[in-house]
This record gives sequence, C-alpha cells and structure tokens, in this order.
Amino acid sequence: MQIDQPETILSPESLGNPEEQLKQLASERKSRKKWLLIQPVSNTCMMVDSGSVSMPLNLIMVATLACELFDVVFIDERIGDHIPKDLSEFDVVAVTSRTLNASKAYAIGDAALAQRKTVIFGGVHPTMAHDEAKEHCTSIVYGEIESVWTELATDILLGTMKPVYRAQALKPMTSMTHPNFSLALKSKKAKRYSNRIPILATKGCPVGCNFCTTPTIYGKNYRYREIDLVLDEMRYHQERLGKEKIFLSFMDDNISFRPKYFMELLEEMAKLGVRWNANISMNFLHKPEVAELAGKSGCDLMSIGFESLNPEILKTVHKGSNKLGNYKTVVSNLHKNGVAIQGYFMFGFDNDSEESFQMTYDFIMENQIEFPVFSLVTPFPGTPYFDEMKPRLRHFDWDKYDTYHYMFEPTNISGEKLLENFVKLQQEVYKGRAIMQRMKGKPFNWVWLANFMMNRFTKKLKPEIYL
Ligand code: B12
Ligand code: SF4
Repeated sequence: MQIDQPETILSPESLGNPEEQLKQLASERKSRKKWLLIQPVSNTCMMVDSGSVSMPLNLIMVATLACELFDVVFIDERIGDHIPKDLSEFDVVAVTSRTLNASKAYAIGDAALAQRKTVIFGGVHPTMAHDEAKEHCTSIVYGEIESVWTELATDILLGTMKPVYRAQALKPMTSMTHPNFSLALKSKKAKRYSNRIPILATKGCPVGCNFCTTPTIYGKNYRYREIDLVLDEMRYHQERLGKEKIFLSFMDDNISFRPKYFMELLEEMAKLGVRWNANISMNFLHKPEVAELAGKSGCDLMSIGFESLNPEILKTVHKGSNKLGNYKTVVSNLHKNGVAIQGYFMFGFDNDSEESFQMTYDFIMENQIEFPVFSLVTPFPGTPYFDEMKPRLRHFDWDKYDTYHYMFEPTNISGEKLLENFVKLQQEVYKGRAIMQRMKGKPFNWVWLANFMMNRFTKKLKPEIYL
C-alpha cells in the first residue's frame, strides 16, 4: 500500500470549510496528480459485455469530479480499450466493479499495488464485499462518490488514504454535477457505445426487494434532481449532437417511485422531442394516464421487472410493487401508447416448478411482450437474499454472478429440469413464428433486430452453458 508524503501541512485556520480547503490544497500543488480510471470487462462467457454497451455513467461521474483537480485517463475495456501494463505515469488507479467483473478488478488492483500506486475501488461489489475487496486496493468508496468526494480528494492530495470512504449522510441530488462525457468519448473505440445517452433523475428505491443491492446500499432513501436540471442536461445533449431527437436511457433504480415527480418530468420532456427508455417498477403503471404521458414524452421502451408469474414468489422476494392482477393492464396501456416492453423474468426460485415456465410463456405470447429477458436468480453479496441462500450456493465464482448461471438447487424442481426448461422457454419465445406473433403490427426498429439476434443466439443454447 503506497502512502504519499503530504506536500502541504494545513494550518488549523484552514480547517474550516472542507471544500474550500480542498481547492486551496489543489491550487498549491506544483503539478496535478494523474488518475487512470478503469471500467473492466467481465470474464463471463455470456452476452453481457458484448455488442454495443452503454456508456458507464458510474465511472463518468467519477471522471467528472476527478478531472476538476487531477489529470484523468479513461479506459473502458468493454469497448476494447487496453489497460497499460506499465503504470508509472499514473499516481492513482481507480476501478469500478460489479460482482461479475470483480475478479478482473482485483487483478487490476493487484497489478497496480505491485507498482506502488494508490488503488481506489468503487461500485456495487467492493461496496458490498469490502472485506474481500480491501485485499486488492488501497481504499474503497462505499456507495456513491459524490457524497465522499471532498474527503477522498483531500486525502489523495495529502497522501493520507483511509481504507474505506463512507458518507455519514448522502448529498442531495440537486448538487450533482452535470456529467462530463468528454473523457469517455475520447476513445477511438467510443463508437462501440450505444447511442443511448445515460441520464439520471433519481437515486434509490424504497421498494426493498430482498435480492437487490440498492436498498442495502442506499436504504429507504429516494432522492431526485430538480426537473429543470434534468431538462438542462437533455437540452445540452440536443445541442451537442445538433438534433432534437436524441435517445436517452435513464439509469435510475426506479424512476417512477414518486408518481408526482415522474409525471411532471414527463410533461416537460414531452415538449423536448427526445426519445427515452428506463427501468421502471409497476407501482402505478396500471393507470392509463401514465402510459399515455410516457408515450407522448417519447418513451419507446420500458424495462419492467415482472420477475415471476407466481404470487408466492413475488411475496418471498418482497416485490410489493408487482401486483399480478395489474400485469395485463400495464402491458396493454403501454402498448396502446406505442411503448415497447423489455420484460425481465427470473427463474430458479424455490417455488418455481415446470408450470412457472408454461405460465411465463403464455403471458409473454398472449401479451406480445416485445423483448423478454430471462435470467436465473442470483443472490448478490451484501443482500438479505445472499445471506439467506449462502449455505445453499453452489459456488462463489464471481465471474458467474451474471444472472445467467445456475446458483442453487430450488426446492420444487431439480436443477436439471430447471435448466432444461429455461433453455426451452427462451428457444420457444424467440422462434421465428413466435417473434412474428409477438411483434405483429409493431414498427420496424431495433427491437425487431434484437429479436432476430436472440433468435440466432437462443438456437445455440444448451443447459450446460448455465453451469
Ligand atoms: C441502469 C442499470 C443497468 C443498465 C446499464 C448498466 C451500465 N452499463 O451502467 C443495464 C440495463 C444495461 C444493466 C445491465 C446489467 N445489470 Co444493472 N443496474 C443498473 C442500475 C439500476 C443503475 C446503475 C447506474 O448506472 N446507476 C447510476 C450511477 C451513476 O450510479 P452507480 O452505478 O451506483 O455509481 C456510483 C457509485 O457506485 C460510485 N462508483 C461507481 N464506480 C466507482 C468507481 C470508483 C473508482 C469510485 C471511487 C466510485 C464509484 O460512484 C458512482 C457515481 O455516484 C443498477 C442498480 C444500482 N443502483 O447500482 C443495476 C445493477 C448494477 N445491475 C445489476 C445487474 C445484475 C445487471 C446485469 C448483470 C443484468 C443482466 N442480467 O443483464 C447486467 C450487467 C451489465 C454490465 N455489463 O455490468 C446489479 C449488479 C449486482 C452486483 N452485485 O453486481 C445491480 C446493482 C442491480 C441489482 N440487482 O442489485 N444495468
Ligand atoms: S423495485 Fe427494482 S430497484 Fe427497487 S428494490 Fe426492487 S429490484 Fe431493486
């Protein structure tokens, strides 16, 4: 672990306002420290990091803050950027990590520590599994960087790193700096990024599903940015790209949790002419006026976690926002307003049986879900579900924590039958005939293309690849 010698000793008088103190410290330095920011690619064999990938807003937010005080180089391994072996030109190596790329992050951290660099880890996995992650870095940022930035940057300048940076209180989102995309877009490989611009209006989700990391990290908090700030950011992108019709992708955990805020935001977005998609929970999507406004404001795709058609399962995962009785209404309201649905369905719960697959197939086909996505239940470290399932987990190989691997034997169905049905369902739903039935009457756009890709991909599936 490298500890730099402080260049400046602060006088007691300068200890007043930490932000002022940081500015002063930075201005007193003869040269700026150099950061290498890394988004690692995962080792998973599944299609998670392939094709066009979304711009990593998490690391972009880190870059946005860091570039004010430090020189920053931004590397995204998923688009083909290479991590230099010789890190001598850098002072700080900062890596973002989720569970599925944790082993990669650790290898990067180890190599950087061996070269006596200050290594900072952030993201969901190091936050949740800090005891393990701390072996591979100098410091871990718990949760969002914004709420600990002043302390972290000050310590970097002084060379007095702490093992963990965890905020006492979360900053209001109003103070969130406008993301600076320029460093991420500098890469020659940036064309591999999806054309959907990531944007954030809210943070947190109080629904409290037991398999999700958000309630563990951010508690019952739900914060939002002022609508004007969100709209300003959209207008900025419209100007930058020289067109009104830009494609935005909300990175929010659950953008519709506060219906009033969400509806006001949509009313204003309808005037901008943008296109957008988002992750959304079903808490009030059954109301026709919500779907109508979503359509009017340019929503072309809603990603909805239906999770399961089995009420017992919804109860066990504490997904109170999902009311089975509303599923059909939600879908038909969105369809009536030209909004396509990316529907997420999970399998492998204790209450799953062969019937679960048939029920899901029927629901998808009858309701013409355009883009169904199937995953296997994956207890992620740090969640209540992980603690509950730990004794039954087949392995702790993080490369396989991508929601496409078989994690434990469910009570009501054998592992073999689970995987057999899992493959069969995907192949049935993405058969040519089934695609035509689900997509009948839908405008020809990228959702059709995604279906054709899935048709090819699912033909090759075999139960063994999920082991
Ligand atoms: C939007 C989203 C997506 C989008 C976009 C993903 C992307 N490329 O960013 C899509 C739909 C594509 C997606 C896909 C997947 N996702 Co997702 N996703 C999210 C969600 C809801 C928000 C992520 C986000 O961008 N938030 C906004 C940014 C600004 O916040 P942030 O990521 O928290 O970053 C802050 C801090 O973590 C910290 N930080 C982050 N990195 C670093 C680095 C350093 C050095 C420092 C100091 C600080 C720092 O500061 C950041 C700024 O505030 C999260 C839930 C969550 N809250 O994390 C799940 C989440 C990350 N996804 C999850 C999963 C499982 C997946 C998939 C595997 C699902 C699947 N089967 O396809 C894939 C994997 C994709 C991949 N290659 O990583 C899990 C990961 C769990 C885990 N332990 O790893 C999460 C946590 C949801 C959950 N179930 O709990 N996802
Ligand atoms: S509704 Fe979504 S974001 Fe909210 S706790 Fe459940 S899985 Fe997490």
